Amino acid sequence: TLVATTLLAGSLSAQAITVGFSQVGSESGWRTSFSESVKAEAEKRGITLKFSDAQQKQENQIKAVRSFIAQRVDAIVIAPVVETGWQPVLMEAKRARIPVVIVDRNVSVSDQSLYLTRIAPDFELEGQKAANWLVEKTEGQCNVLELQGTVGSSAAIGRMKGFNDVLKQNPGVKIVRSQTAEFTRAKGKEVMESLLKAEGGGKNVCALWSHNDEMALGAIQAIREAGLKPGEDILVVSVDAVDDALKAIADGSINVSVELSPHLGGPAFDVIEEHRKGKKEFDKWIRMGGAVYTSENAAQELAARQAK
Ligand code: GYE
Repeated sequence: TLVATTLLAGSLSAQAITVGFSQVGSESGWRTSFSESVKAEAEKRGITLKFSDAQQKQENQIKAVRSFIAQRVDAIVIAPVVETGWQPVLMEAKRARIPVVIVDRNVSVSDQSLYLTRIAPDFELEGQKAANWLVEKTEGQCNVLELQGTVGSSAAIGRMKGFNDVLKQNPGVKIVRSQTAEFTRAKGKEVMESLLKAEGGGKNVCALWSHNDEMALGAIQAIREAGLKPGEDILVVSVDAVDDALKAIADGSINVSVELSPHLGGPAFDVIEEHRKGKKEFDKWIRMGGAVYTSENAAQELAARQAK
């Protein structure tokens, strides 16, 4: 019996793994849902999660990853703030033989063996979907204000590129002003106010293209305070499709949001568990899809989510 108990205890503790997760911050509703879903998923699987919030600063992430390495965690998950600057710390993780999974935004490194895989949506495609909706809605004639996400983040880089690629084919839709509002609601409002002022109050602005819902939700307040109706006088096009945005779509103040699932924790832990069982090669990009929500389907989706 003693041997059996020891074996059992041994195999149980071999399964109970510790994962360090370096999260971007808590800048948006989408991010909060994502963090909650990672924590819930870890708990469900009996994974000990070391969660670190970087408050939108890469230097904090690098510190967190170094501390995960020092604590000899079994695996590290990183949702990177920006794309560049990751090579050294990822090399440290590799030297310590700790597998790394990238989720959400990308890292730009020359050595692809520094991480197992990346689990993320296609940001360029999101930008294209947003632009296609706008082109169709405005029949290819529209002056657009753009609120960019965090400078240097692949979410902002990809969404901007995808959107602009569609505009190249539709020169009547033009971005007249563009500025970052760092993916937050407060900045979204503040920057939108200044963009509207710079555009003479916004009478000739046809649409806002916001890289996420959080900034869009701030910006619609600025639009209202400027005496205009968001969703009508200024169309609002966004990404994430968080619950608050679906509500705003249902009440007409946002027109469209491209969905991005916040449930990236489950797939990340799947990869880590498969890797522990011996799987060596993973696709370098596990791609997550998403729907497009407008007044046609937003209320229905919200009800479906609330029923869960
Ligand atoms: O759209 C935004 C968040 O990186 C895809 O970051 C993510 C973006 C998401 O703050 O709401």
